[in-house]
Amino acid sequence: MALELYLDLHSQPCRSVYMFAKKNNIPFEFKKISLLDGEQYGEEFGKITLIRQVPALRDGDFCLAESIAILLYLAEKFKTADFWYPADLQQRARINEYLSWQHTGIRLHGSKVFWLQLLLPKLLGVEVPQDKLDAALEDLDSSLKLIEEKFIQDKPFIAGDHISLADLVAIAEVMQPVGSGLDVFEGRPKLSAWRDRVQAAIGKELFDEAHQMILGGVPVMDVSKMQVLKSKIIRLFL
Ligand SMILES: N[C@@H](CCC(=O)N[C@@H](CS)C(=O)NCC(=O)O)C(=O)O
Repeated sequence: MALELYLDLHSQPCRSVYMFAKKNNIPFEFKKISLLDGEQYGEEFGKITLIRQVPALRDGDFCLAESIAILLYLAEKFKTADFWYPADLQQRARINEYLSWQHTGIRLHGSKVFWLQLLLPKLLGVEVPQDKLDAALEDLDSSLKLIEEKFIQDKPFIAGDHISLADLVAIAEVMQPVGSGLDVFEGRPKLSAWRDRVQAAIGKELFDEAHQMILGGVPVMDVSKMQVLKSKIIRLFL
């Protein structure tokens, strides 16, 4: 049985897993879980992960949730090139530092702007108070500043001269608000140059393919299927 990846490319952690698997020619079956259609709440997906979030992996009888755990599993199982997750103690620690920070450091900020600026008002007709949006943009701005000043600094990539898992995870996150029409690269030459290097290292075709779903504007869909997710998002972000 082929290794299965349960993904929705609207999701940042799914895109990093997807780009990593594709870039490394890791054979897998793409199992689409449409979050906006509520497929994460279905019976079948509950057997893969009780967390009911994507990405998730199934390799035979072994199921795994959490993007970072999945990326590390794939890197180790398929013995991908060292630069993705170097054996060198300090380079690896630098990557671990970013992977640990991003969960709370940027994860929700990019998502929040995406929901407050695009999906809630334009797809679901929910009025978003300006102060909530302003606060979300401010939080995102602080996170992007840290990515530039603390994580990239004057290096080509987060861990040094080569792309690594940290850059893959970071770029998927940084691109999320771009999907809501916010040009996060404007006025940030360092971030912009880093994005160009990451895109070149991944390959423009794969980069564009991974991001096309979030760059396509307001998705066309049956919003009646979004009630559970909508309540969850409103509780979380408003
Ligand atoms: N810490 C998890 C986060 C996963 C996550 O937040 N997934 C979101 C999409 S980006 C999801 O599946 N949300 C569906 C829901 O909560 O109903 C990881 O890195 O994999």
